[in-house]
Amino acid sequence: MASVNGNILASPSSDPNGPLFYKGWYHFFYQYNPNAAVWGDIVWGHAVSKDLIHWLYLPLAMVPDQWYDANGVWTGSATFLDDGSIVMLYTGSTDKFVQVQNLAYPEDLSDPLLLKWTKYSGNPVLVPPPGIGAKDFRDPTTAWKTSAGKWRITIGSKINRTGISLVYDTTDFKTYEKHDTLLHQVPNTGMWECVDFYPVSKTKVKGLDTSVNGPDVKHIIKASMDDTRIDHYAIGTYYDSNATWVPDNPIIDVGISIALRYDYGKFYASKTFYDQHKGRRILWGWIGESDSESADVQKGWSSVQGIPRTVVLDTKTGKNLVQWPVKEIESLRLTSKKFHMKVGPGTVVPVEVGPAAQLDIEAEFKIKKDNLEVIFGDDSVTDDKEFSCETSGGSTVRGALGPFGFSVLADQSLSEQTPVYFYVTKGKDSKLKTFFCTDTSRSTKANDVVKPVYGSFVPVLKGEKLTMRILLDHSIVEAFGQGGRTCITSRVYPTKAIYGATKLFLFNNAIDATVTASFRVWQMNGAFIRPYSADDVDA
Ligand code: DQQ
Repeated sequence: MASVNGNILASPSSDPNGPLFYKGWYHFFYQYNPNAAVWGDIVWGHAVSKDLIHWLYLPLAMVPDQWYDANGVWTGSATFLDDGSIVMLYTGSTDKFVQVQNLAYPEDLSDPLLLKWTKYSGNPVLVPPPGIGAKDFRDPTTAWKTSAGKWRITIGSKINRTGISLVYDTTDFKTYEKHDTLLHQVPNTGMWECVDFYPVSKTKVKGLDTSVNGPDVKHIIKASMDDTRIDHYAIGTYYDSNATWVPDNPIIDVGISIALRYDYGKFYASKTFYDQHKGRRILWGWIGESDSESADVQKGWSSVQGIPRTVVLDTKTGKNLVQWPVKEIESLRLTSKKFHMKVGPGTVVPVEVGPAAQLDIEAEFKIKKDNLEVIFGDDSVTDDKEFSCETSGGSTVRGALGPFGFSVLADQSLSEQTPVYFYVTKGKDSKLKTFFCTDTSRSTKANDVVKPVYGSFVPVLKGEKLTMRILLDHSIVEAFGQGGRTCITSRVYPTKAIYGATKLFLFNNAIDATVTASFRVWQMNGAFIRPYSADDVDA
């Protein structure tokens, strides 16, 4: 176990499960194998935090000790009932490897740590319905209220190659009525894991509790695509009366390859919850490793959890979500320095911040071409199929107006570096389009590591400057473009650019444009992440 900026390291952890806030503590449960650094023997790990940043491990919450979860206590979600009590629904892989849904609840609601969990004696509460494969029925969502006052949940599955989301209503979480219709389905997307379904406000920058509905509300469906390991989301309208959801734009429906993603890097099996304490919706994603399974076995752990992010609909575009690291991460900020630098075409300059392995960077950029300021417009809110970060060749390939940005986790000679950058193109229609990318191809001298170029289109509206934020923590690069409209998380493993030898550079690889960057860089403290002790009672 290591202690780094706000990231929980376990051995190995994967999907976030049942996050919730209760009696002063944030609770985080997670898929966890206590016996090896590879997937298997899955139990629910449990940790608590007062601030989402510093974490205390508690004893395992649930382990496979019943026939209906003998092969794993898999992913699930929490629901607060009207009286303030909590129910947890989770998938069990039975002694015969059938995926069923089970009910559990805290043994003692007066315990703020929710240490003990009771599995309902009538489990399983749901088995795969006719027509659904025994191994294609998993990951129940948090329940929301119907207009008739019942609770409703959705569960991911597939029929042939069509990814689907089944719907059930219940009043007591013990017996359920299945809807004949589906919440949603998309052909050729395969199994939908870890479906998430929640409302977002069309007008206000605030989170909504899961049962909120009305004219000012849109609904998000997120599904984790088992085939591609991508978390895709789509924005649409939910119809309470027939328990269905219709996407705003079917071209970018959930799971379609050009559909929106929470994150264009490593980010999977994510889950949101409504934080009633601060009135926000928080998104959590599992960030896996980019090296091999044998490397994980050797180091004895794998995977981290990302810094929790607030998530809202982008009220300016209405076409994408906006994600931002929770405000509490700022409590790890130490000293900072402000910079204002002009970089001409083809320039790389060191940024003197001292050791650069744990940083928070907030930057804005202006580009000038032929002495004319480049103006972005609303019409840039379309994708440009002519450019793609993934296939562009990375940050060394020069264009008229980009790439430019930061080379992070770099050594002095730049033999190792991970550039995080903007690339502005003129589309077929000669309108400007902006892309936000992270190039991990030169991030390490190590072999046995997958080193892609990640990224995507990022909407930039008229009058906006280009902005990015980067959170760095040794092997973790969490990048947020344009206030969090496009996000990229990567895992990189420098061999020379480590600890005190880690440097930060600003670069402009454009052929034709001068870039002015105004930015602030904070040194970041590590968070404490350790087992809970009795002294923490009054923490
Ligand atoms: N992980 C869990 C499943 C889920 C998958 C098993 C997604 O419930 O579908 O560990 O990573």
